Amino acid sequence: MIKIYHTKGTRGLRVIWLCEELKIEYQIQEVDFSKEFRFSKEWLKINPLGKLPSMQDGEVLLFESCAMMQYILDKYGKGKLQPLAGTPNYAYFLQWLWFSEATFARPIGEIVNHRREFPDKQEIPEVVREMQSRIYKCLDALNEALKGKKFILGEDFTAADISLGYSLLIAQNRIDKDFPERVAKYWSNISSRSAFISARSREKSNN
Ligand SMILES: N[C@@H](CCC(=O)N[C@@H](CS)C(=O)NCC(=O)O)C(=O)O
Repeated sequence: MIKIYHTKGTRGLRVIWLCEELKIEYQIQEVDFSKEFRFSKEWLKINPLGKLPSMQDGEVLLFESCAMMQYILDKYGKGKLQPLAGTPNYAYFLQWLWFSEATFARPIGEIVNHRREFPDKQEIPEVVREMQSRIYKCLDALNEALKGKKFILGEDFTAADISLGYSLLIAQNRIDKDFPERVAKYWSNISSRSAFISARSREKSNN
């Protein structure tokens, strides 16, 4: 069975949400998020970067959340939640899947890390503002792309919506503006899916 090394609110939620959508069995292994544990010899064997998440499936051990998603889609997805490889829609699917982590989650992660490393109001406001401005650019691009669409690829919900959804979840408390109109509607739509609600409750109950 797939084992997802996770702690509440971290990127393993993408993988949990995907398993819930696909109705695949999985197990959550709760991990201590303290720096001491993350940089222990024990954890570095599972995640050489001292980060979360990691995922184990038989002999496969991965440490990038979107790679975990793609692996699960290809191995267990039976063609669900992704367009047919090689089609134009698949190219857009890859773009939004990669964008969600490589471009959109990056400035969000910088704010999270900055606030963790500089707690007690010692944060540098210019750093936070610069990262927020990068988040706003991503939100504008997403808002534009959502014109006339229910999901990022159109009428069909895909794993790219899951990955974007996670980035929206962690963006919302790190910016000083509301989401642009179409993004707000999109977020409210995808975050009311039963698989997302189950994923949130599974990660909270840690089982
Ligand atoms: N690109 C990686 C990012 C992993 C990542 O940054 N994880 C966060 C938690 S969601 C973490 O462990 N942060 C601690 C740190 O970077 O020090 C992924 O998508 O899995």
